[in-house]
Amino acid sequence: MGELEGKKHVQYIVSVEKKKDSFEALVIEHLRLNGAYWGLTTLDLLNEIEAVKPDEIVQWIMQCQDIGSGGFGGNVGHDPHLLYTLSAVQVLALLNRLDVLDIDKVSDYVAGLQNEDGSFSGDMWGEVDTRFSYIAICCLSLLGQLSKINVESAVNYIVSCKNLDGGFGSIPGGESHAGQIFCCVGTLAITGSLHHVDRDLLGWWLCERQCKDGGLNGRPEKLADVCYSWWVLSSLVMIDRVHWIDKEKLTRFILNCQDKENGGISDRPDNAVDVYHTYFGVAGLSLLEYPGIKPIDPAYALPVDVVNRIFFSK
Ligand code: GRG
Ligand code: ZN
Repeated sequence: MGELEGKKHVQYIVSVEKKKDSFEALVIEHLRLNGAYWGLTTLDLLNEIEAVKPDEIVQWIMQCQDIGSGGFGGNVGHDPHLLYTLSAVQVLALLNRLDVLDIDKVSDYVAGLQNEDGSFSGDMWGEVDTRFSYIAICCLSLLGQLSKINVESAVNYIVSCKNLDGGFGSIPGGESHAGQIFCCVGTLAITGSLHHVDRDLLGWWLCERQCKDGGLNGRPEKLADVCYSWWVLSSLVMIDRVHWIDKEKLTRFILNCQDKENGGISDRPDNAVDVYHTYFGVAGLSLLEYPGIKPIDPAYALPVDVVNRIFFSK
């Protein structure tokens, strides 16, 4: 099956970071701060965070902050959104530079997006989705500011998105999807509310996501895709059912999606690589305890040593 081409993946990520005029850089321009999170977390999982200059990144991140609201946009001058605000906090956590943040200002922005029913909007335009519940709660937890929101109603909203198959959707009544399941289980894990999950029922739904080729899909009847090695596997780890899938077959599927020449990982074998799937491949292998990769925390989506530094070093 071949081995993990860690060095090549590091080179690939560093080159995408530098080539700002490449096609891929152009496509991801509007979500650069999110791309920075994918790229830098991958480097750190591969023990190569030193491949980048932290000061330049921190300076750029702080330019992405909207002074009025306190939230972060995807790039300098872009509108603020919860997703980029979490990415900013995650990258600063990775670089051990959370000290540059005005914690109150950022957490007030996040807390201000909670609605009456406990749900969260992604930005001032009001779209509601369980993704935003996860993002807000992950972000506030990393900042030590969960007391700024109504955690109980946030949890109740997540529970109202639970389906009869044990999974979760984006809104009440929404179809179960592995991405939303990660968000809902992650929110419940961070808030100490996993008792709301039927672990056996959800574990069964999640392990059925493994396809004949060893990869995982996001919903019944869909093709396997490397990103579900993160969304599905992290959920299985959080509910302690990861032994219900064939870990060796999944490892082989991910390794088969590598570009062995130029680095990077794609969504499925022989497709073009991108930073997003490189992150999910490496993060998935981390959950599979592949040698040489740092362990990743399944709820915070950050290396375990980074999470421990935040919660245990004060
Ligand atoms: C910090 C890891 C981290 C995440 C932040 C943005 C976010 C929170 C979560 C997104 C969760 C989510 C909904 C992921 C699914 C993304 C995806 C591949 C959607 C495509 O879905 P389909 O069903 O595609 O259209 P396929 O072809 O896979 O069925
Ligand atoms: Zn994908």
